Amino acid sequence: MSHSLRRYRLSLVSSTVWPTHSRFPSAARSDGRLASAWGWLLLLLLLSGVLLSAGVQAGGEHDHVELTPERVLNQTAIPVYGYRVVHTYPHDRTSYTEGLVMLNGTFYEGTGLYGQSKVRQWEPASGRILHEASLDSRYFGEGVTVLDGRVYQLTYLENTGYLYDQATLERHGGFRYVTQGWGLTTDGRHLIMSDGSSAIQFLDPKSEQQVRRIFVTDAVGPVGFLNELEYADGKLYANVWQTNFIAVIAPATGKIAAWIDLTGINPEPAVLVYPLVLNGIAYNPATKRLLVTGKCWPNIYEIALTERKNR
Ligand SMILES: [Ca+2]
Repeated sequence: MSHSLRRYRLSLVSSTVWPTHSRFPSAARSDGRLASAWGWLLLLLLLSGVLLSAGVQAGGEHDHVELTPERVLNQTAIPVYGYRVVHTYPHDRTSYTEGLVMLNGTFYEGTGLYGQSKVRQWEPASGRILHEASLDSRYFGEGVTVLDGRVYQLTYLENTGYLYDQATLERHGGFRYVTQGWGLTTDGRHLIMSDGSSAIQFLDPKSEQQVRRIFVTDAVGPVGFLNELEYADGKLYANVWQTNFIAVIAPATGKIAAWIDLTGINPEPAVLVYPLVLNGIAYNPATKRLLVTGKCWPNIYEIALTERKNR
């Protein structure tokens, strides 16, 4: 997205400003005052080009307005909920979690890092691995989801997704996309994908082509760095990278309907620092509760939401 916007800005400047400039010398020879007027006009055009360029930039490339706790907690338009841990599951501390799903009483998890990326299915209570597949060391695994008997897995910078058999995790082909790959989930009809910006893409699972796109905003503006995703009960949940916040997003509009503040859930804040941040959201359909974890964290936490913190 950023490269296409940069090209758009360049073409905008070249088509409006430079053709005028190339015609300017003949006007200057005929009348000095006219030349002066043209000069001012040229300056105005240049300035407007710069301002327009800045506007495009603000709306697209640089939409990563920093999501501070103050930004979330000091507003009252969007409720901010706390949490209570109701159950704890073990989690493999070597798993650099990029995607987490609970299905049929098992976890599907996708992990990252070059040379260590995997997708695996395992039992929540014991941690026993049922099936596992590794990515080639050139690929950094990202989000995973399960739809129509297939497990889908994104990769970070490789513009490549992979498909696996849900029952065996045998690989059955792949697909391509143009953005970075971050989080992945499904509403049962579409693959829903984040790419590190404020954009969320909805893909047709048969063609893996984009059907529509939303931009996620709170009361202040765009919210970027959207990472692991989970769709449940008509809501889209997204980890905001390097924060303790999960955004609860309206899938139709991209508007943030609520925040979940998971501050304090990190079990070892002195050890589990960047890049071992909160990342991983699943949904337990039996209890109707969210499950959350972080990269290389020792546990997955099933949580209940508690009353709002901002009034
Ligand atoms: Ca998930």
